[in-house]
Amino acid sequence: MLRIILGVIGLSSGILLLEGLRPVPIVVAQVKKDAPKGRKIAVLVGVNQYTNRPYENLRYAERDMERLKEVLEWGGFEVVMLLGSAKGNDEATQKNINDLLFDKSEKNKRYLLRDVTENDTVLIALSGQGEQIQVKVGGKETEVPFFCPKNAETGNPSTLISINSILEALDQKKPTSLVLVDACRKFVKPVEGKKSGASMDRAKVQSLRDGIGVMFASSDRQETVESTNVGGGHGLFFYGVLEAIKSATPNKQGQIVWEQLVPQIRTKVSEASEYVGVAERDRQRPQYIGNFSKDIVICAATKETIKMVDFEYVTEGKKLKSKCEVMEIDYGGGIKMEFVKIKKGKFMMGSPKEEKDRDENETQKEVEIKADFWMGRYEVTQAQYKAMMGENLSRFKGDKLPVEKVSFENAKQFCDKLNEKVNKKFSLPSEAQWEYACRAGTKTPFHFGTTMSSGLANYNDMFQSEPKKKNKTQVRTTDVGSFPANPWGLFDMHGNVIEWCTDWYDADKKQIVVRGGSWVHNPDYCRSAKRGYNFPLARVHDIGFRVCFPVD
Ligand SMILES: [Ca+2]
Repeated sequence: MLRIILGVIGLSSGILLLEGLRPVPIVVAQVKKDAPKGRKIAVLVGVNQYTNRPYENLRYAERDMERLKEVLEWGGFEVVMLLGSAKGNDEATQKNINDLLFDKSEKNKRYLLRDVTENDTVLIALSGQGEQIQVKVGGKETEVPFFCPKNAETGNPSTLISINSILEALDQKKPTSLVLVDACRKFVKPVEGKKSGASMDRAKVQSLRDGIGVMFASSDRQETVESTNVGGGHGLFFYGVLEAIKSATPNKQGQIVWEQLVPQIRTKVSEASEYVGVAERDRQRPQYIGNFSKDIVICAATKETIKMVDFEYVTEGKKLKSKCEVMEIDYGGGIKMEFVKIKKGKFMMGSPKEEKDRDENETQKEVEIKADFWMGRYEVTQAQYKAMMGENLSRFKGDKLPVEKVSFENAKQFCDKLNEKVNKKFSLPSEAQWEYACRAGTKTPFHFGTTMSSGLANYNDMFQSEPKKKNKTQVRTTDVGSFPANPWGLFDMHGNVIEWCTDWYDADKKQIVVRGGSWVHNPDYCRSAKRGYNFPLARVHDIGFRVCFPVD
């Protein structure tokens, strides 16, 4: 699917925007005293279906903008989106775009730049058809790129949106500004007598002031492409933008910033271009002109919220209520993880000699957990694992089911990926941390008390003498958090999947400790003190994990 196929380019076109160098006249922005500080505004325009020929209809220009909107809203932008398929004020017509960006008249209430100041950030993204037309700017003929709104007429600048005019409008208002354009740059002869419509000439664009940038989907004389085969259907450029954001390494403040994305976008677009079969010499090479001494924060890599959460737990058959401190980390795309704050302290690790079914390796000793830490409230789910690792090899499939058939190595890789994305030190819990968190101050075989019974956890109760009722959940994993929490608010510490810890089980360093028993195991194996083990590369349908990280 070609967005454009470049026709014969006029001799005068040259390399767009690279001619001449002249300083930009400094325009002092009028700053209103009561103007809101630090707003982030985005205007997104996408057009699939054009009213007039010869514009070819597109399939994914509007989808480009819909996906970008999600990311920018997550990043705190106020987003105004105009689409070819929308109605009324939201339709991507030339008038609606003019109203938002250019028409300063008092009666135009939709003018977005009116109160914008240098403290604000404005991002404008355009996806659709485009043309390059030779027009007169300041008495001089110059070729400038135009975006085609839904009702554009080819070769008629007065029906189009000049990219240079957008840059000029932003230049006057002085917000930190970024313009992203995926539109054709085909040379079109102007219709007779229609040579006005642009403002800033290319020399000025080339020497943009600090804090303003423009990125085109391709370099001059290149085609831009859209394809069903990238990200479920996108223009390659905005696919590249979205992918670069998704895979970006955040800065120290946990933010994803623009300038860092630029090389990544180039790489992603080039890769996508290759992937959809564009010949090497025709591969899209986004052109970028920009100068930012201050970063544009596109979005945060993650959002953290800490709250007190009420929960119920069960001790010796009695239901009790408590609260715990929970940190929710939101990774975007609907993926969240929750962690419970575990306070440092001392506890007796292992089981007393009189504990029923105990093993010799559970020698009791006092252990001190020296620092507070955040412990996964739940086992890592398949949705979380898949979002991070791109695959899900679990035997039982379900977003809220714990991931299983993951090796110790897989679990560590998950932590590594998480650490790239979030500025924390994620790891698997140590065996001591795990047991400390599981016991949650209890000394009984289970945090539930002396016995475990159906309804308290997902384990195999076929071996239980009393009651001999069949536990309907025994033959597979269950959604995490389906059973009562422990006294500190952690779920599924007994049963569901058995969990990888960081410690070697044996002196020979052949096997890794796993804890808590699973849907496969009888209650004995689910006890707080029970020490299981397996080979680091073993992928078993009842071994999963949860992660933890230190409190700052
Ligand atoms: Ca478990």
